[in-house]
Amino acid sequence: MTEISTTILDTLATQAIELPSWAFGNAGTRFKVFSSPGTPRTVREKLADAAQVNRLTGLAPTVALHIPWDLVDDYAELASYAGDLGVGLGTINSNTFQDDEYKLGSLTHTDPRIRQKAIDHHFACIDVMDATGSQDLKIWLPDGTNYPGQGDIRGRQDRLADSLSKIYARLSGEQRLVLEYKIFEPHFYTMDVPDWGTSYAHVTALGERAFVCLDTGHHAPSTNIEFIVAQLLRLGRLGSFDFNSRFYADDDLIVGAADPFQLFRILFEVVRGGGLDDGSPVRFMLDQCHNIEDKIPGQIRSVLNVQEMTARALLVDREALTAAQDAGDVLGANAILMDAFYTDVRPALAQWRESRGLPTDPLAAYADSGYGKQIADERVGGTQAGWGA
Ligand code: LRH
Ligand code: MN
Ligand code: MN
Repeated sequence: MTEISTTILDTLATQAIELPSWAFGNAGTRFKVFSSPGTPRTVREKLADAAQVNRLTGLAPTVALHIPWDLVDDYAELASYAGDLGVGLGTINSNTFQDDEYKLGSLTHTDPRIRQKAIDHHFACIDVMDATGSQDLKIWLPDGTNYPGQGDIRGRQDRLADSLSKIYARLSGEQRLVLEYKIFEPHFYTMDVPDWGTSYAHVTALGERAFVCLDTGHHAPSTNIEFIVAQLLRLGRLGSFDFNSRFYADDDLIVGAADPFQLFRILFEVVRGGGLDDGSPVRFMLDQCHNIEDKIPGQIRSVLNVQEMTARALLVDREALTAAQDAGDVLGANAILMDAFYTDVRPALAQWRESRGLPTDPLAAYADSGYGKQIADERVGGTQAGWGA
């Protein structure tokens, strides 16, 4: 079995992967949403499910909320309920994609009343953060256009900058604004934040507590994502990841399922760029949907995949790699990277879990726990939460 050094194990112990509350609700495509027994009916039930993932893996201490999907009357009380379950509330995600008034834009809309409504929604999200103690406000904007000429590309950027500055000014203390980009969808001609460069331009204009969020499913096919990671870390503006994997577009499949090697390359750049160091601004989150597989095991598989690829990235002999690079040893350098990628770290990580009082096989432990049957029996009646519910 490959030995993993204590330094690597200690670094792994600091890695936290935030779970999205919406991963526990029913999801699907525009063709069909399949419902599964035991699906949460309330925000509290989503938190209870997320807490199972953390209990069995020790990797997922916080849960991201999406507003208004996760609307409750008292967020301080929700935070204390989460605390009782052994998890915390993390990133607050705003949502301007499900309101008729935002059809032609939210923070970019030409009508000042609609723009203000979208800004006010973000103020309400900041109120939630104040109550929960969350650090990050994550903005993914659905704004864009479908047809050339439909909107003034430049004017939309100006209005966006203005709206964002009003939201940013409302943040206090350690709170951060994290701006996510996406190449297309729901709009197909232009998106107002289509790429990392646009997000970077806006966050640098805002100030030091504004960062870019990189969702791994939001790029054109064959984009070199690890290059973007390296660049944003170099610029000090990589704030967070939305991890998932994709075969075609924004598929939101289990991270590491489609292309484990890409995940390894991304995480190697994270390690190389200090993204796992103390005080790093980088936060790790999942942004996934489990349309056909069971949701709790789906999330367990996901956090384990991130940890496995992080361990392999940490195994890269960086001194030898630099020496090979400096010597112009192309194949030697490549072999050093590939050696780490091909190392099976699973037995060592199972031992690591055992040493921390965690199950060696979290998926088997979940299957044995009876939790899935318990929630299927208990959660009858009411409306099952889903993507958008
Ligand atoms: C947009 C997105 C964004 C949303 C989430 C539900 O595609 O990635 O992060 O908040 O999906
Ligand atoms: Mn996302
Ligand atoms: Mn997405």
